[in-house]
Amino acid sequence: MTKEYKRTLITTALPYTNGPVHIGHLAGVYVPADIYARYLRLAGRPVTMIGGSDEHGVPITLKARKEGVTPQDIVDRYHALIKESFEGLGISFDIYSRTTSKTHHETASEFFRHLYDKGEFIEKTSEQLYDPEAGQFLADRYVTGECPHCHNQGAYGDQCEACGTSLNATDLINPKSTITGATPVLKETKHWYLPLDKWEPTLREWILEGHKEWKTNVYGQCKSWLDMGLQPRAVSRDLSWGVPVPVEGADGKVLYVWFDAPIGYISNTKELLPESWETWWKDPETRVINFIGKDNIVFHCIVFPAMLMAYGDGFQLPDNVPANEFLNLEGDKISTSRNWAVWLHEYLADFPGKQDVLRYVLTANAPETKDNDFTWRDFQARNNNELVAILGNFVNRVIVLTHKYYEGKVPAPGAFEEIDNAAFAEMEDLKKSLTENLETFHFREALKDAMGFARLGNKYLQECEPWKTIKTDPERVHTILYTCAQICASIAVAMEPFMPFMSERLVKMLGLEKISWDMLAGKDLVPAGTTLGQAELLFEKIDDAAIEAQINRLETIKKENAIAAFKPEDTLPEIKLDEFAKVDLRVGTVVSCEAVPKAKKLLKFEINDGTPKLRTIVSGIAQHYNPEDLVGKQVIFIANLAPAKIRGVESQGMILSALNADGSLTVAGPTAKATPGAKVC
Ligand code: B3M
Ligand code: ZN
Repeated sequence: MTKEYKRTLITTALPYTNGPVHIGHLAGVYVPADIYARYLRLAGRPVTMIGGSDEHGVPITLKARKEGVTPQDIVDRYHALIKESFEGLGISFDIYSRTTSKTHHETASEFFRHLYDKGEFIEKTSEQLYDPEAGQFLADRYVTGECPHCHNQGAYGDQCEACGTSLNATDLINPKSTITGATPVLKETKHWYLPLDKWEPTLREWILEGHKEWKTNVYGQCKSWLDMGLQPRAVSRDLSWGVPVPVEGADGKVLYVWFDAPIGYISNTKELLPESWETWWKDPETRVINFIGKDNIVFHCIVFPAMLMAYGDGFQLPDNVPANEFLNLEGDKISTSRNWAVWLHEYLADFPGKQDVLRYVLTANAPETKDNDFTWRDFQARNNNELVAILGNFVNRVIVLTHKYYEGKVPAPGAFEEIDNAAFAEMEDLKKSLTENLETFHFREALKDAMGFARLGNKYLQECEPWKTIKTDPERVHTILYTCAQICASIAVAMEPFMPFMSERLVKMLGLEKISWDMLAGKDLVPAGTTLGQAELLFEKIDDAAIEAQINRLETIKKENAIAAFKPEDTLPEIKLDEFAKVDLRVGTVVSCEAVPKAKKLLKFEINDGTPKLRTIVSGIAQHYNPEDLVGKQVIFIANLAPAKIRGVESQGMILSALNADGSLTVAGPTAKATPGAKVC
């Protein structure tokens, strides 16, 4: 940051209310934005953090159509759920409103009307995609097809999520309606276009010359779009759900969702601060920061700034747009439609009181420069090995020792020795690095610095060994535990942006009244004589059972998805009956079944095949059945297959099984009791 601003307006991408929020949203946008907002507040710098739901657009109407309810039902349901779960995680929005609000409809309408009156739009009738079966125009997510740039097959009518390019529906190769699957026809319709090409030179100068400090992913994407050349972009749609286009002759038309949604940042500021909102948007002393995910870059860096420039009247452009990459889950892309996600509201229910653990893990593993992976094992390890073993352990030892030696009263220090001074000096260095990393949106590194205070504390305690010194030099222990109390206080301050719930408890335990960023690394934050609260564990171990429950849930979802996506294999070439007749299929009853030693996949069967002698068959289904569950069951087997030695056992046939969509096997058998040895024909 080159300039000192008077205030910061933080905006966070407005999530579509077509589903709950998941860890990908949190890691990409809301946790980093919240860290930054909390840091600024602690530093005493004026900040307003704006959030809200994006309630228009095709994602909402598609969901409503799928469920047979109204779009209003959908947005009411998810807005409430999202708002509540953000609160549960401690995301400290100053306002969390919605784009169906009256203020927003008025603000977005006025914004369009102002541009219209200024002659900033091109009004144009052109041929657009139309679904003759559904009787409606197809825009945005109502149509998918091949991206003309990267050839991804699932690009939407307004954007390809694979390469991030913004598209017009008519650019798609082989478009298909997502409502009926029909191939669209072309039909004339009138729309209003924002001539982005007009703003291209200004945007070029503003971003490419003026904001070289933006993250490389953001700057790079902007540069490549600008280099491709900008085109006029339609900002209205032939839809019924949205903000009506406020001009004559626009019946049945609404504002494009990406036109109205970013105006939502303005509307929500207005709703929060009806008297002073303009200061937060139009005073050059305000610094605007947009926290978004990488798929939203073009809209925030090109389209919305062009809208603001066209509006004029002093609207400030964002000074930075710290977009993150994507978070994957257990190696697979997070997907709302495939239910492949950790949903925030479910996490809060499954792990009550552990909001900070999620915040910590998502920050430690944030996809700041590349896509990253969330795994439940990593979540458990970070909790148990870092939060419990390092941070929680240090604080606990300090409080317990202070109670043991001094009835909980922080002792007055004697002279500071070299090791004590070194600890305070190291805290100063950590503070410097932490502050610098927060200022530049490097939150992963910042969290490492914040954890550095706890690591330092443990090291200091380990080296000073007050439990030994108390016997030889009890005076010295006063200084040691005094210093430890100060380190604890610095942890409470340094960690507040990242783990506010823990910080609040620690602040209480230490008897601190109010914390601020200046206090960090201080030498007298907890004055001698302060009575510390009782030690309570700041973090608890997370056991294997809790983690396995989550992993099992995901495995079930993976199977369900495989079944939903299953396409049976093509049938083999036709055969004649006499060819089939060569295969001798029989019914047999399982008399015994056991695992083959040292072979993970194999079970050894003894089958009653109707003859006096039992038949041995080895089958590779051990991973799908408990052997004892098969005893007494009837199976179908090939009786005339040439015998084969498998792991030293002679197998006299083959048991038939169905290979299912999820990779599991189901043994084939008669549907009612059959005679052992009966021919299957
Ligand atoms: N609702 C896209 C999304 O949820 C969109 C963001 C709007 S920000 C103004 O990814
Ligand atoms: Zn593409």
